[in-house]
Amino acid sequence: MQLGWTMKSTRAWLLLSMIVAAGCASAEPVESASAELRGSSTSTSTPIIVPLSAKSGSSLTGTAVLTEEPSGGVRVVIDVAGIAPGEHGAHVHQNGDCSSPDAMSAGDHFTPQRHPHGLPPTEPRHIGDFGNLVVGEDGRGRLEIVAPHASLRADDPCSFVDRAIVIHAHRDDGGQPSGNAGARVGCGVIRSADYGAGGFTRVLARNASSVR
Ligand SMILES: [Cu+2]
Ligand SMILES: [Zn+2]
Repeated sequence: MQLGWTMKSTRAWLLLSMIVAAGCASAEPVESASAELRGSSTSTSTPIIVPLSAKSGSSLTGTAVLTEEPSGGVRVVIDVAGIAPGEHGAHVHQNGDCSSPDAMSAGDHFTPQRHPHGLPPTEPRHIGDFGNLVVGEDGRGRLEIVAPHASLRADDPCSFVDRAIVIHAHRDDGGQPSGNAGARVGCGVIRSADYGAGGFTRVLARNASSVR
């Protein structure tokens, strides 16, 4: 028992020191080298499709599509409809939990590096601070951005997998601690690509590559 605890805490310490030392990678050589070591370099480009659900009494509909960039980072494309014209803050929040009606279950902004909140392209900022989605008179809006320090790998402390995307009622003004963007009108959990429809695509890709 004593030994077990010691080993566990040693492992936790090692993990912690690795995080502190490495931060959230964005440098290409480190990214591709570690992906190669894990033999997972073929699976990183599978898009994750995140359905967004209406929250706080809104009529929002929409999706987010997340794809790992070949040179590191995650490309995020968010499409929404059914919300008020104007700017709407969009972020990754730390809990992959959109179960509460006001989406407060998603918790605070995801910040494995413990940076302050910010508007892109300001650095440093929270790893999933996407700035504002601009919605037109027709209630539709699109935001496309690359989060340079994030990944979609399940074993990476800077991964967006098992976190949540939240769309807000108001504009993110860049203020602390989270941009004063008001109520949470949309929320979607970022599931691994092995989950649901994305998982099916990934299995097909895997099968195709194992034939040769
Ligand atoms: Cu937010
Ligand atoms: Zn933030």
